Amino acid sequence: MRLTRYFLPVLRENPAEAQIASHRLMLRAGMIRQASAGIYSWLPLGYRVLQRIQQIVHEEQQRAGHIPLLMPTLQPADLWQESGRYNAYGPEMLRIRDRHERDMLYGPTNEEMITDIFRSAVGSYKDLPLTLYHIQWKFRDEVRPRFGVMRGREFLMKDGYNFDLTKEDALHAYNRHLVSYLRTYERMGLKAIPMRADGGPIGGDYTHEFLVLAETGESEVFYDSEITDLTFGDRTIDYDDVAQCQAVLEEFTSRYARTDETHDEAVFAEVPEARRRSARGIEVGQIFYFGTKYSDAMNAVVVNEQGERVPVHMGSHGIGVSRLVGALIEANHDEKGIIWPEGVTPFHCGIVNLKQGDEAADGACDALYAGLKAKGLDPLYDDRNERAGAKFATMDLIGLPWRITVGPRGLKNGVVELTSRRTGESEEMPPEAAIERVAQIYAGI
Ligand code: 5CA
Repeated sequence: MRLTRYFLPVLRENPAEAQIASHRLMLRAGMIRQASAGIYSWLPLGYRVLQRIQQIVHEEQQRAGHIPLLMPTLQPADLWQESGRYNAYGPEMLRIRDRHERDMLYGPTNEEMITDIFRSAVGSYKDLPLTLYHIQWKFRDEVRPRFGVMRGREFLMKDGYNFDLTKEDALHAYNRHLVSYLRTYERMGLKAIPMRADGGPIGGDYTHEFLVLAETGESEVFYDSEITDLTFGDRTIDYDDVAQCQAVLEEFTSRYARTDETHDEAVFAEVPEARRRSARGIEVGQIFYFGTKYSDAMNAVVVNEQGERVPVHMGSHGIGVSRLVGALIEANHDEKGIIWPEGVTPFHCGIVNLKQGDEAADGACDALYAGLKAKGLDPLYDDRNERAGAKFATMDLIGLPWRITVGPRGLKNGVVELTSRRTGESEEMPPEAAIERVAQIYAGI
């Protein structure tokens, strides 16, 4: 993409309404624009990141054997009356009446709708196990929407639902989700720690939240510091292997790690004092096992091997897709701007032309651009007629992990400069070598 043909409305000043870095930087980098409280338009740069995140989520869900579908944002109230949550959900639910006076709502989550889809089509244990998921906009009329996309009213969520014959099978689905979430967040360059939490309006008492530690996080958490050393890494996993998935769950959840809702001072005191930590975190996902709560209420039954009709065991599993954009920035920024991890960056590499209009510089930039494209990469070429300082400031603000700087002086020696946004380190090399290097960096991602 050439910057002169793109839409990147960056702000020079810090927006007064933004209290935390991610909100400020998303507004300044032209990623989002507020439509009304807690509701945002995703401008092209922000939308690219949102798409990268969705892509990773889709890949990891499908790797775990989960099946994508798409349910609507608007739901009929009757389903929620059946489960008993229509009244229980309270003022967070946006209720709408259509022209035929039918009660509708903008879905805050989809347990009822997916259970309805399931019961209309599945009647036998032979069709289990089944896990369906979608990535769809949700609406929760939060009392205090704040921090930009972190606590929005309209927000994008991946929500998945497992249907299993027995509790044991459903717990395997739970473990499978835990493993797939560990992989998902790590691919994005994030450390998200599973912590015992509370079921809230979704229900069930077996649930873990995934938290990214950050001072600006809204959740208070307590944990054994050893847990921050754990990484899933590039180990292979067979998602059908019950023992393997269970072992990962045990490895990642055996140390103390809880949100304030489930925190227990007496148990925490058993952790050696030097390893006891309390901190703040951003909740980027949550997994639940709630048994037959919805299948009982909504009569979602299957016939088992013995010919008996039994309610299915269920769980639901969410990832805060739009919140992740904010969380990623909270975890990856400096005073100049964002620093995208390679896994989610909106463009792979920036190209800065120090002397627009100079024949050699323009030609070298065009060649770099074409060379990177030929490697399957997406560069952002700053081809504006601007001072070098302004171009660097924009690149630093929008946070592309790699920048190639091209100027007449370097070109006389046959070199361009490759700079890492994270370390600030630069290295001179011929343009072809820079293309090769950037391609190599992304080859493993
Ligand atoms: N049905 C279940 C799991 S699919 C569910 O709704 N879980 S949840 O309530 O925990 O939401 C899942 C994730 O959505 C949360 O972990 C959080 O990352 C994100 N989320 C929740 N509320 C908001 C909000 N107001 N703004 C942005 N993201 C949110």
